[in-house]
Amino acid sequence: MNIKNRIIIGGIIAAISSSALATPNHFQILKTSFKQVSLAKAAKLKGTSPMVMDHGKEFMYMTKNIHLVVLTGPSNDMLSYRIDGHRNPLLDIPHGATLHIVFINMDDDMKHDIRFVMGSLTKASHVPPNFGVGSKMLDPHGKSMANAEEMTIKVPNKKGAATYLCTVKGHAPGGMIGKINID
Ligand SMILES: [Cu+2]
Repeated sequence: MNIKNRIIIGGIIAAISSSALATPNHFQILKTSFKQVSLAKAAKLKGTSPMVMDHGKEFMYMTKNIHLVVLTGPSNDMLSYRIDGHRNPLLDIPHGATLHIVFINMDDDMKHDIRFVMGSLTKASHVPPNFGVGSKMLDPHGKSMANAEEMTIKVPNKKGAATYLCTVKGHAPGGMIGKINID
């Protein structure tokens, strides 16, 4: 094989491997922006209607573009998430789907984030701050406005278990954690 053909073949291999990298086996953040949402409005926001099972403990999404509204709290159960009003539901999501997430910190005195990781973590798992992929740690709310982050996240193109959780120390063990099935 002459040098010119080797270069062409090398180029083709590089192109294939970079297209494989475009659909990695982990969550990928595509876009993010910060905004403020009024506390009154935040409670009324809704995402894509899932198929709701087991009294809201499990949400199944059939589409590949999924809108989630994730709130922290409420105040009597602050170390938890509410997704469309349900506490830490199991999310069944198609592989390769795109998540459009509005995450709002409804807490009046603590920072929180929501991060996505492959694998089945438990409450006892120790993760460092900002582990995985997802939001920044959002500050607590002001007088009438809450801090929100709007994210577009690519779901891995691979079936398996994943986890969403808050990486502020002690928060996932306290209840800010939920499971995802990538189908
Ligand atoms: Cu938290």
